[in-house]
Amino acid sequence: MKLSRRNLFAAAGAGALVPSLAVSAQTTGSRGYRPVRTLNGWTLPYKLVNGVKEFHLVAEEFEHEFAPGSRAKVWGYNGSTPGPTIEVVEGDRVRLLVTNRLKEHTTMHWHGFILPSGMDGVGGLSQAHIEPGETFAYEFTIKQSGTHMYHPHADEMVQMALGMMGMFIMHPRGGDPVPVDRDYCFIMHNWALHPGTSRPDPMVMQDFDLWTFNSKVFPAIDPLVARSGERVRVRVGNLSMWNHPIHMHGVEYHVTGSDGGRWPRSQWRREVTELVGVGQARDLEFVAVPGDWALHCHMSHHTMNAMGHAIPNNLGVDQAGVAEEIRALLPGYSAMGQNGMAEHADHTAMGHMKGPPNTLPMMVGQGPFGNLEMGGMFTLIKVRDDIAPGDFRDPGWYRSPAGTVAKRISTDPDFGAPVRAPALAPADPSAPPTDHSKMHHSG
Ligand SMILES: [Cu+2]
Repeated sequence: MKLSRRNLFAAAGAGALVPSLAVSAQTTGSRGYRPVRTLNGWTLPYKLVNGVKEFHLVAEEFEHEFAPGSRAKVWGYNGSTPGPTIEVVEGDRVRLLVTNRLKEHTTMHWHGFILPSGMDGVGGLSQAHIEPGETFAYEFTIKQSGTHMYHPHADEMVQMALGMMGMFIMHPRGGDPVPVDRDYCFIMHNWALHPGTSRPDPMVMQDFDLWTFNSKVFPAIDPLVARSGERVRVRVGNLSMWNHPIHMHGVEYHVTGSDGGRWPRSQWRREVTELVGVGQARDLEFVAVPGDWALHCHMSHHTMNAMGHAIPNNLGVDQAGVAEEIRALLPGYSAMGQNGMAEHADHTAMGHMKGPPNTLPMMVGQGPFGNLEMGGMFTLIKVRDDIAPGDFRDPGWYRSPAGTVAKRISTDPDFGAPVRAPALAPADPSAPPTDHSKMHHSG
């Protein structure tokens, strides 16, 4: 039973599902809505049972890959984290079966749903816990539309830290008043997968190692592909432990909705960065402009992969000589950070740096002009004139029209006559010396 289900998932799941949905996802068809495209993910099929849409989620542990080179034992649903996206239409009657294959109890909370109190999924408050091996049924009518999420409301700190969450999209009955051509969704999370380890640490509150869109880090996050002129919606949910300012290059997008539903047009806002707070969802919509455009969290540490944070600041420190001596004791040691961290990406790209096992380099990714020096919550919007409707395949790198790429015009640091702010006067030698013992630094 277990094997056959896993085999089925392997055949029809995350990886294999993508090409087969590549074209069918474009049409609204008999569903009456355009299905969302879950980055690196999938949508859970349902069974229609006497007019009720029945979905079956299974909470379980499995192995997950954040990007090639980093795997962990995580918890999720139906073999994936985030769990499969659930899509329904306003007015649908739904039955959501939740089977618990964990070794501790769980529940399911339908985040932001208008439903009877007893279906709200708070363990101990609205219902008895779902014990290991048990299956509970939640049943209610969908009374709203918008971008929503699901997650456990039992031992939340651990169960969410290990990846248990998913998106729940409610399409408006009768279609969108302003329909979109492509509808992407992802959920943001953070993981304390310490370098060299393979189980996320649920005790961490702030100092996370991996920052993910749909439990993937750059460069393993799918690009958002579109044809020039198409209307694109990106639905972003956040069940991590940080707020994420989601920044998009190339367009001023409209924020058109949230887990409070799609907003009246008079409330749409133009932004280039929208803060998606913990427990919130936001819908970002734009008309696609040709190019390769970055979409990322603007917290710069959130576009990095695993790194140690308790390291000294080497900026401006001359490490020549010292590195030689350390290398005699620690073969392969390389002194970094004297002139900035960009060289880290060079070392990584050249394969010099051997980090701990099962640990991604801090910054990775190569583009047509060099290292991207990114990781974590970063992906690309790839817009081309010649992409067929419903084609989601990566079109490769953008070829800019002649004369539209920034170019080198000098290699002389004294080039030109740039206006500068005046330099500071020398520090006053009679001022009392800095008391280093009061500095907040463990040195
Ligand atoms: Cu962030």
